[in-house]
Amino acid sequence: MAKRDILILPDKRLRLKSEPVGAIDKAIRALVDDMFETMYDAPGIGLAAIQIGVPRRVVTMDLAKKDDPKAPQVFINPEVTWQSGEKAVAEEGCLSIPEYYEEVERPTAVKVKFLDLAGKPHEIEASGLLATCLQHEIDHINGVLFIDHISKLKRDMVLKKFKKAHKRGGPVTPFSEDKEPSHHIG
Ligand code: K1U
Ligand code: ZN
Repeated sequence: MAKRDILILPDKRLRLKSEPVGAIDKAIRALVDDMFETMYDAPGIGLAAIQIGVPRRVVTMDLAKKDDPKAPQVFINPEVTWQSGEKAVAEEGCLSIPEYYEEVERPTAVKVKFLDLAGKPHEIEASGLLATCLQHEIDHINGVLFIDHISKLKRDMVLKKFKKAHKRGGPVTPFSEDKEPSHHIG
């Protein structure tokens, strides 16, 4: 097991369409182990393989509440087979766009088919956080980021900030520091 570096915006690899997994072999099981170690360390509730630079259609997730036992889930070659007409707005974050959170509108429920680590096929209907997280991670394996679902004005602001930080070779300045102070002293 090894913790891997997470790709950060504007890394172009985040825009790659990941390849389906064929055989679920030792290499895929090792990839999944590394993804869990990286995701739990971050910490995050989901991770797509491309976020650690591996363009394969593999997603890890753990939506267990803080003091509950771990509940790791693996989705191999996940695919949305149905989405509700009803949509809702929920706040999202992304380990590849650290410290930026924004509201995103998505279908409230989806059906997703996938393989588990044993290669067994499943189809589940998801709602709530599971639906949000599955859609976010399936977007990742298609080269789509959650900022693609927000206004162009906000997306351009985020891209500008992360490109500037990348050039400087440093972290982004916290988004909260961008806001005008409500009171000026002196
Ligand atoms: O794919 C990713 O970048 C991971 C992302 C998943 C996600 C979060 C929220 C809505 C949709 C998808 C994250 O895990 S961001 C971090 C996060 O949400 C979190 C971290 C620690 C505790 C609780 C939440
Ligand atoms: Zn993400």
